[in-house]
Amino acid sequence: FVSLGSNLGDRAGYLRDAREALSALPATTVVAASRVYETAPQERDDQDAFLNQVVCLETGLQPLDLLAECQRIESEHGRVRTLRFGPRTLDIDILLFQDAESDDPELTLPHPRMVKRAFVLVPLADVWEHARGMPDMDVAGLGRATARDQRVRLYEATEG
Ligand code: PH2
Ligand code: MG
Ligand code: MG
Repeated sequence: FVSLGSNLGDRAGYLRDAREALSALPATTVVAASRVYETAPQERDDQDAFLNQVVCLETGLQPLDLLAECQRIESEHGRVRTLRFGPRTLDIDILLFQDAESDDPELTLPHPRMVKRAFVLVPLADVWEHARGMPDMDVAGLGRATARDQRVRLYEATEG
């Protein structure tokens, strides 16, 4: 499962481009895409609202190769790394890679902050039925709990 986020420029367009670029990767299929949510910025609140989405991929790529591809797609969409947690045209984060566990600082799995983030958990719950070989997690319950104090709303211009 990977999460997509954007809070600069044509946010919905960046998410669409990301889905297309991911589905064009070698040996990779986009199995499902959540609805798109508009979410209040977390970690730093001096920035605009995000659009967030989660997609489920089936891939023959290894985790670090998938990470490299995600970073390439981000840079091809105007991503500049300035402030940590700051505004970005496109962020693509690997949340879970089956049951892989890693404390590699380059790619920590599962994503270390995912269980505290409504902007990840609420869209993840939309596509969790596609989980295969993932850790046992109450994604919907965690999503409801975190969404009590983090604003997450369905974005009207949803396109799957
Ligand atoms: N990403 C961040 C920091 N804060 N807030 C929201 N709502 N959505 C994000 O995708 C997001 C964030 C760093 O990756
Ligand atoms: Mg991120
Ligand atoms: Mg990221």
